[in-house]
Amino acid sequence: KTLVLATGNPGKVNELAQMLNPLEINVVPQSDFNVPEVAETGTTFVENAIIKARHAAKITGLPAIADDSGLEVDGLNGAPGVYSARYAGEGASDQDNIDKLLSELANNPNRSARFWCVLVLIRHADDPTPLICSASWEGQITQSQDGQGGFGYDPVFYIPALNCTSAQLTKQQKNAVSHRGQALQRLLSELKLKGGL
Ligand code: ITT
Repeated sequence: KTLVLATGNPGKVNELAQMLNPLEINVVPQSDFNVPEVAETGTTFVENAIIKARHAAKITGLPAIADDSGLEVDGLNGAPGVYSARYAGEGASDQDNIDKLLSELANNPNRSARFWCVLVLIRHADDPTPLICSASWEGQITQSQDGQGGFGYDPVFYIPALNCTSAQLTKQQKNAVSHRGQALQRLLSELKLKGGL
């Protein structure tokens, strides 16, 4: 069985592939099929994840998992949210986005935040019942960056219970507790109930 990872984000591929590795599924990134990027025109994580999964399934003819995720910051009324990847503008780097986040928050004491991850598994392009699972991960936005691991906003996402940022966790540690790790566990148990791919 082959499953396409419908994402162009190497950080997501890295984490998802590691968690799917023990399963008897051949996991392939969409870059192996030259799947072009699709416009994320939705206003919710769920809509965008469905768009990306369906697009990859249509082009490859294979089942696909898409991940739409982002950071919700309470002191910014939920921003950057679904716009997390392009917070500092179209084509912004992770560093640009972090810089913008820290400058928008400035000395705002309300720094509670959470990552959201919605995973969609679609078995074929017109699958009427894609599996949809989501999870969140609570933390606090730091005043400055710490850690070299992970990707995206990880260097400024502090987890009080672990007393470090998510960029200071190993991939295994992050996957065990993150929004993506939890959403994938939910998706895999749902998939099992439904009889697999
Ligand atoms: P694809 O759409 O191709 O999957 P993308 O990076 O554009 O890649 P999203 O639209 O879902 O993905 O944007 C998610 C952004 O949220 C991502 O670029 C990160 O900045 C941030 N993000 C999501 N999960 C994260 C994590 O585990 N750690 C740090 N930042 C994360």
